[in-house]
Amino acid sequence: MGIDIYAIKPSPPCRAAFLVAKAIGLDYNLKIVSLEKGENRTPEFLKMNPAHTVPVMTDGELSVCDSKAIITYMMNQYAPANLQSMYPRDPAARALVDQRLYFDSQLFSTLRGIVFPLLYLKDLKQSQANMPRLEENMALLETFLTRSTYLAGEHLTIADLATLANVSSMEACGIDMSRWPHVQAWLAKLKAELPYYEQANGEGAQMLGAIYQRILKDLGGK
Ligand SMILES: N[C@@H](CCC(=O)N[C@@H](CS)C(=O)NCC(=O)O)C(=O)O
Repeated sequence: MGIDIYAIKPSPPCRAAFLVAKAIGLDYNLKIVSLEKGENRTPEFLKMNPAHTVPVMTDGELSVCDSKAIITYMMNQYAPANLQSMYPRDPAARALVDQRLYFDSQLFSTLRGIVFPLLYLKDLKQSQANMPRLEENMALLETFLTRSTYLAGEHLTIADLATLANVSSMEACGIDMSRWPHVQAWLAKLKAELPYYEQANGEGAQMLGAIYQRILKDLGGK
C-alpha cells in the first residue's frame, strides 16, 4: 500500500511531485512508466489517466492525475503542521500560491512547446518559434521574484518547487538564464537550500538537458 507515483525522472511535472513529497517527508513508491514502450497508453493506465500523461499518483483506491492536483493533495492530506505554510490554509495566502501554480502550468506549457518538437518531431524550427513565448513568461517570473524572495512571499511554498522543476530544466537545456538575474539567484538559492534537490530534481533535469542538447546539436541548433 502507500503512495505510488507513476512517473519518469526527466519530466518536470513528475519532478514537482517528487520535490513536494520529499519536502514533507512523504514516502512513495516510484513506478517508472516507459513512454517509449507506450506504457502510458495501456488500458490500465488510461483508466487512471485518460490524458495518458505522467505523473499519476495513487493512494489506496484514490488515483489523482495532473501534477498540480497531486502536489496540493499531498499537502492537504499529509503535510505536518509545521510545514503547512508551504500551502497555506488561509484563503488569501493560498490564493497567491494558487496564482503562482497556475502561472507555472503556463510556464510548463511554453517549455513543452520547445522541448517536445525537438525531442519527438526533430523539428528545430517549430521548437525555436516557441522561444519568444517562453521569454515572455520568464520576464513575468523575473517580475514576481523582484517583489519577494520566494515566489509567493518570504518563505518557501509548493509554487517554488513546481517552478523549480521547470526552470532547472531550462537551465539544463542550455537556455541562458543570465537574462533573468532574480530568477538565476532564486534558482541558486533553492539548489543550495534543499537537501533533497539533487535526488528529487537535479538528476532528472540533467537527464532531460542531455537529451535536448544532443538533439539540438544534431539538428545544427544552438
Ligand atoms: N498538466 C500535466 C502535464 C503532464 C505532461 O505533459 N507530462 C508529459 C511528460 S513531461 C507526458 O506524460 N507526456 C506523454 C503524453 O502526453 O502522452 C501535469 O502537470 O501533470
